[in-house]
Amino acid sequence: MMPRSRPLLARAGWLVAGLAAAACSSGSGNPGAAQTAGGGAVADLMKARGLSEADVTAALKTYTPTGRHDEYLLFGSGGHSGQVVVIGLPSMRILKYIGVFTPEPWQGWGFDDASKAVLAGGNRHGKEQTWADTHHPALSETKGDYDGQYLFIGDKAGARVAVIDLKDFTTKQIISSHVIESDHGAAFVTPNTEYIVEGSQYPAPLGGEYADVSQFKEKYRGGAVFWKFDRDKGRIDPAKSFVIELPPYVQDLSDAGKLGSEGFVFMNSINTELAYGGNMEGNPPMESGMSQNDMDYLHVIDWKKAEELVAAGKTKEVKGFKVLPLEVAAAEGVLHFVPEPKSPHGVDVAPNGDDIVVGGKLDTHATVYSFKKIKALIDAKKYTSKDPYGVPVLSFEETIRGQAELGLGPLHTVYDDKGFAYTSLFLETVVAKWSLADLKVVEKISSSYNVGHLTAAEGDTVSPDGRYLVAMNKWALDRFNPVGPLLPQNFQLVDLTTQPMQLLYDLPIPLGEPHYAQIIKADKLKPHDIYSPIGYDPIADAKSPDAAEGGKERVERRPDGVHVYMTLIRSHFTPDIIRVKQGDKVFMHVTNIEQAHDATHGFAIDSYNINLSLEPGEHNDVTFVADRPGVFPLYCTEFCSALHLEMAGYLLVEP
Ligand code: CUK
Ligand code: CUA
Repeated sequence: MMPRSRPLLARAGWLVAGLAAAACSSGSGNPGAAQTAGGGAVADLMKARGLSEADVTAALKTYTPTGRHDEYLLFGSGGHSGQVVVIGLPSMRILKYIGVFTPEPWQGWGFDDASKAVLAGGNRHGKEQTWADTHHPALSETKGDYDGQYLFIGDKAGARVAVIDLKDFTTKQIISSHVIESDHGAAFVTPNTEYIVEGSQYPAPLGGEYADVSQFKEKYRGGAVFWKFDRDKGRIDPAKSFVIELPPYVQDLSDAGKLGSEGFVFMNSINTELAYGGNMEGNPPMESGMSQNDMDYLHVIDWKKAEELVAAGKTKEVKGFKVLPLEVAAAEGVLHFVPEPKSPHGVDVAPNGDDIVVGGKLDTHATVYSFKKIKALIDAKKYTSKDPYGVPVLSFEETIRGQAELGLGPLHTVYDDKGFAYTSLFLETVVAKWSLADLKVVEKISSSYNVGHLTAAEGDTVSPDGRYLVAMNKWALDRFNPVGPLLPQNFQLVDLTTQPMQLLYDLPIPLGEPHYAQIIKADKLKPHDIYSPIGYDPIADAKSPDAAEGGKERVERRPDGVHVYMTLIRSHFTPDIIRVKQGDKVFMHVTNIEQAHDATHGFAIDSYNINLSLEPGEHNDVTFVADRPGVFPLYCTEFCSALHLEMAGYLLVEP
């Protein structure tokens, strides 16, 4: 699929000379000697490892010496793992997995009382969810540009959204509306992070009610959840959030308008056919039933108008949530449809705020709509028809600026700083670079293989950086060592500064299908080195009232149970022996009183499934019932010092 250029030792001369010149200019001695010695060594290395000139250039563009930091950070969805992966660019070094919807043992995520409560916020109608299908991470924005403060991510399977604070790369909130059953267009933010948008995917009766699927048209609905973000508190405020009820088309991806289109959200859809399966009941199978019509509907949502109607009390209540009924949204101009060909995927607003690009998926084009044209028709109330639910439909011809003929299976589009768009072509398994000005393809680069999303450096903001693109490939096939039938996904780093574009690096992602990622300039992030003041509870975002203090450690027996106030510092727990009686409820209040960078301690108790990670200054509470008598070693799980193995103690549960 992607033939490696063969080693071209004869052509390696320029490179060797270049390396030698670099060595001279950095003042490393005799130029003649550098050229001979260094040049010979590089050519030998290339020969020995079978590297081409392109390989070595790629290495030089990505290799990041020890101690040097990356220029960009990529926040990628962790797919089925329910987590977020953080990767440095251009080195493609994995820096962190952030525990989000699922426990992450190393971070102690999901083991202490507070993070357990965050995870429980994602229970669905009371049912615990032990996985997530994370799709779209969204960095918080100010004026349409990443501000480096927060990250949001949606879970398709559980119709949930999570809030991650980038001060400590920690998940602070997981929330579900219980109005919709699954989501897909999530999370996307409005240009000042007023709202986090979560669009439903598979229609169902709202609020988890029952209705037979034969009542699909009448009883099944979609919804666009507008989660109000309280930036001061760093949390979603469900009381100020609302849902716009949508017809039971299968809503797909979303993007928020910006600049001239600010105030609108665009959401594409498939299934104007209203197919719902039943291939053993005389109906066509889902996939053919859903792809009969030539056109589906791009949903154009005026969220500022919706906000006014919600404030004016035009809502109904579903599961305690404010829902703007479909009739109201259709009648009051909140919702308009624009035809889009044909079972599309991906809607991406260009940096100029006016071009809205929809990937054709089953059509070889990307369609470019002009928001100005859409708005003019909306203002003039010029409709071609209404859909069966009374939603006004605008003219396809009068809203498009044109169509770019890209190739097979166009999905997602990102942008650079020079007026180019980059669209993934899933079936053709390439990335197409094309010009927004004339909608013509400039070049294509192969992906290995089956590219889904793309992400480019700040490539979905009002001011993309160009520079790098990462193709997020579904299949890896032969790219890495075989590891059994389940293969990793493949992130491919592409240099956008050269023509042709150059593939620089393949990074296997072995924790789930990532779908989407965003890339932010690293210097926009200012995370804490340590938690301060000592006793900081990361979920409450304040010093815990139960923080333990050096010299004031204690074990208190109270009516509700045994409270243990414990400190951790290299290399001991205080107290290091805890005596309780069988059946006691034990409240551990554990504080790492270190303030030294990277001085993390763990706290584990054998057999009680207790596993905390306490970063410098961090406080955790963990509550359990000592129902099994015995002797339980407790110990630190981080090699924190030369006396780490000695950082241990006992929980004695007396029968
Ligand atoms: S979707 Cu996965 S490739 Cu969820 Cu954004 Cu298109
Ligand atoms: Cu503390 Cu090891």
